[in-house]
Amino acid sequence: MSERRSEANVRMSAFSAEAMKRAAARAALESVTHGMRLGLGTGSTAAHFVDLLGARVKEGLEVVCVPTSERTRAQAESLGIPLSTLDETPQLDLTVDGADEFDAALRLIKGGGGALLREKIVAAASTRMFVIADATKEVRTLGAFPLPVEIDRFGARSTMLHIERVARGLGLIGPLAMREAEPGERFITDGGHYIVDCAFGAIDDPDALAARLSAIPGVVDHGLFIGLATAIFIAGAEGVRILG
Ligand code: ABF
Repeated sequence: MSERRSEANVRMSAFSAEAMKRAAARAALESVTHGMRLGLGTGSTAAHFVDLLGARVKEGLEVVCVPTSERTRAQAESLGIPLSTLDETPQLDLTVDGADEFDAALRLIKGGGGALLREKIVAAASTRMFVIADATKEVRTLGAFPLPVEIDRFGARSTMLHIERVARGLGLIGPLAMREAEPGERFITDGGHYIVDCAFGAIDDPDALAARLSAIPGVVDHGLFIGLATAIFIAGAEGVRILG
């Protein structure tokens, strides 16, 4: 294949990926009705949803939204979407967010974008959580995507060792990497914590791992979202399919 041709293919597949994310976002938006209290997710797929929602708000749709990150807050503000906080609006009707991976039981890995803690708090405050994703995120077994674990800065090395020990106890062995914003500079979440990316490989028992990780002092939260998603809008070449 000539270089020009392969560049064109890369551009085309990037376009298709964005088109699929937007299609999933558009399908989820159909469930949004007047007066809803919404949670707004983070990431490139969620950004499509926020963009499309902004257009509906300009047309007169009235909603109030809680963003899951400073990034999403800035995007929503720029589109004139009315914003609130969980302190003012502690119960939400629907959260729409992306994911890094999901399985047939609607279990998710999230946190690749670094916003997992607020994403989980907002999802847990919502009656329903819709996940929007392209079909490449669907897996039989979670874990090809390294699991993000958000940890307190205090005692970070000890907490990492503790995570390793707990994972080994479940037969999960793989390198843990402190996430960096750029080489030599640790990534800091909106909540002021670190993120450790755990490349465990296939996670056969996500429920057990989730419970064990949550019990480790210093672990603020982890990217396993279990029992939170109520539907997943999966965009593929043939259109959007809904799981759940
Ligand atoms: C958020 O954005 C995260 O939980 C997840 O890590 C990521 C998915 O990003 P994208 O939509 O860009 O693939 O939903």
